[in-house]
Amino acid sequence: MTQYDVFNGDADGLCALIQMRLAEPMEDAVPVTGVKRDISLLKRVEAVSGDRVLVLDISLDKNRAPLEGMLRRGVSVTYIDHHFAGELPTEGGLDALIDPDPHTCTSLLVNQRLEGQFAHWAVVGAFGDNMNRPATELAAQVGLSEAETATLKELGVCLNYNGYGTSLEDLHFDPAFLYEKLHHYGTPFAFIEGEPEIYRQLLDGYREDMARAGAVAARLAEPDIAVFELPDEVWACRISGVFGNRLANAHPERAHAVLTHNRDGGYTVSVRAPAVRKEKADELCRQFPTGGGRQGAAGINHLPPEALDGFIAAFRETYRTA
Ligand SMILES: [Mn+2]
Repeated sequence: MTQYDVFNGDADGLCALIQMRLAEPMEDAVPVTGVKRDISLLKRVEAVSGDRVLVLDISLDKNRAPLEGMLRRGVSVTYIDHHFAGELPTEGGLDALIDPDPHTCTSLLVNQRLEGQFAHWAVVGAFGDNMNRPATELAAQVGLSEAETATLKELGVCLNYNGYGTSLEDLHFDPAFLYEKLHHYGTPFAFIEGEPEIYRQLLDGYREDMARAGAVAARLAEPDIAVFELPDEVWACRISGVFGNRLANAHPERAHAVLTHNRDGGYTVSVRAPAVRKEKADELCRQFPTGGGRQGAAGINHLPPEALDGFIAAFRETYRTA
């Protein structure tokens, strides 16, 4: 029997898996992950009858064909996620915990399932997905001080930041390497204590890239929407999603799109719904062939330059308030 652990390479995916493997250690499990935007992960798993697959924080709808193949072959699949799933397959062998509520995330769903055993890691994952309210509430519930909560928030943001990039080479750390380093630690505080160099590199990289992004002026700024275009640099790919979260937090009434240049001559787009109305980002992005995501945060992997005006028009229409 082989156990495969398939997880999104962002903070939420990482912290969800850390919790699951602290609860049920399996040193032989095969990790399968990638950059945050690489969500077609299940097709890389060649599981056979009797194998077990754990899937965390990637859309079921985007992995439907390989999932159905596995279930037909007699693979047992545990699927925990908060992205758009569509209809769940009805074949046996699927244990699914899926909740697309815009105020939850995979780390929080895992925390529920494990009855709060590793809640500190869930707090990190939730902050990483910019679920600031539920993360702060959970932190208070488990007795963390304000300073401790701030430390976990910063770690979550930095781990999430590390997941962005067009390819693994753009990242400071391969998410599989981070998982290897992190998952032995029962709490994120123990990780910070035990791996000061990794922690420092994540924080420094995040701060440098954010400072560069903060110096970029909006390409378009209206009361309901703003569009930022970052330069064609590796750092811009890394910071794009976290920069979008920061804009959303700073201007909660406004929707934001962050454009970065991709290697196919087009744009990669990160969309953040207004923080006060986390809706429609996924619907907007799914109008474009490589778009997907959640109600509050979504993206388009490749927007051809000639489609940019159409995107901006659809973006404006989606979030028009007057
Ligand atoms: Mn997530």
